[in-house]
Amino acid sequence: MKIQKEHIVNYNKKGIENHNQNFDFLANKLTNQGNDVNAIVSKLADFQVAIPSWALGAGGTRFGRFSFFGEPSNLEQKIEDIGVLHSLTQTAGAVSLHIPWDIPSDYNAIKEKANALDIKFDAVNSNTFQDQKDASESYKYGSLSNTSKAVREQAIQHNLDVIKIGDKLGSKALTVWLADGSCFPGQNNFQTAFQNTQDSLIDIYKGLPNDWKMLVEYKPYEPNFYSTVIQDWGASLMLANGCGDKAYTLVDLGHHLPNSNIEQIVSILQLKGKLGGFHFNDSKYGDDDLTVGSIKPYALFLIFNELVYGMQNNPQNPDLAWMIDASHNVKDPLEDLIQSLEAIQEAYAKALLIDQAALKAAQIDNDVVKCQEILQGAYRTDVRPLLEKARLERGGALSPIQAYRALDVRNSLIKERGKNTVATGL
Ligand code: RM4
Ligand code: MN
Ligand code: MN
Repeated sequence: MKIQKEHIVNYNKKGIENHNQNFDFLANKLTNQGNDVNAIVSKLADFQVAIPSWALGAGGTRFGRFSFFGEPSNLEQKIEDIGVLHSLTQTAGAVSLHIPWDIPSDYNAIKEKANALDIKFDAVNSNTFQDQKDASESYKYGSLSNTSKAVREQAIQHNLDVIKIGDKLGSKALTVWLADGSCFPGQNNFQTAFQNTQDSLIDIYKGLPNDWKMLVEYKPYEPNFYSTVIQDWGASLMLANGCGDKAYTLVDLGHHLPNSNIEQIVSILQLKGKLGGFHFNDSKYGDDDLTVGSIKPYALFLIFNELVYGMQNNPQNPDLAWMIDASHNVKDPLEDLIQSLEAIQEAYAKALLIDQAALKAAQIDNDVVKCQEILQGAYRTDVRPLLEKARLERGGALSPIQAYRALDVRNSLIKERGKNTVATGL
């Protein structure tokens, strides 16, 4: 299914007057406060977030999986779904592939399809957390950290294969997330597991093309419940530093213990030029993979405040690979992704409103109250007309979620693909 531009233009007609009024009112207010509204709108329009190829079907829980029907059953259809998202939101201009779930069968055809929909290939993700069909070795007790050399070699080779696949598609980064760890005290020697992981990562790093990055993702627990080899940003940073300049830490919002100060983590990583990628989601307890901004929108805003500061003040840190990393158990995955994209843009827009000079002055004066007023003043602004404007300028929908429903996308997908299709993924 492809959404025609005229359909969006038609749909937008109904709301345009209301939008113009709201935008003019807000733009006027923000300009009087000293903001460059056009610059903010164009930053929002430029901000693109990759959609992971595994987020387009229903996510599984430990207990069951409930389909949404019309799920994409191959990579072509997944790219088409991202095309739908992108045409409505104008924010989803990239895909992040998980190998081996999404190995292209025809590279040129896939590239052409993505190109026609204005979708780029972002970081490729390796998978050594599941055993693959016909593999000679098992990852039951770890992959890059395994005590068996044969298992480590198989996992290293898989990552090198993933780089080759990504290279053919124009990707420029490999994301490594390991499930490696232990479930019981005494099961693993921490030092051996860490050293094996470092050595394995170095072998993968050697196979990285010059203009590529390696992104090392961390997670404190799950699927292992006593220890995870790359458990936090410190472990990730040590491993990245042990590999070299092209290796970076990747922060996934859900991969922290409750109440971790994630904004401080991203801030210091940027200062050190070592923040490479970012996975968006939200959570109440752990790696809950909920819709971005659905539980802790203020925390997301504070994180964006640091990201904006870093993007403006830390030229030593490269451009980040942005990706949504969520899984959908009770929502239509496409509707959920639209809500996530909107929440990301909203937090970004609010962070762009922060008067950085005034904040710095208040910090130097130790005017704690003013610091809070500045942050919360930005946070309390309803920035949605700015998001609408950014989308409109690129040909997107005033309200992507309403347009998705008005255009009856899910039913068209069901008609096209049938009810019982199942997407590869979790
Ligand atoms: C992990 C992690 C990785 C993702 C897998 C599917 O928890 O977040 O980024 O590739 O899930
Ligand atoms: Mn992740
Ligand atoms: Mn995760």
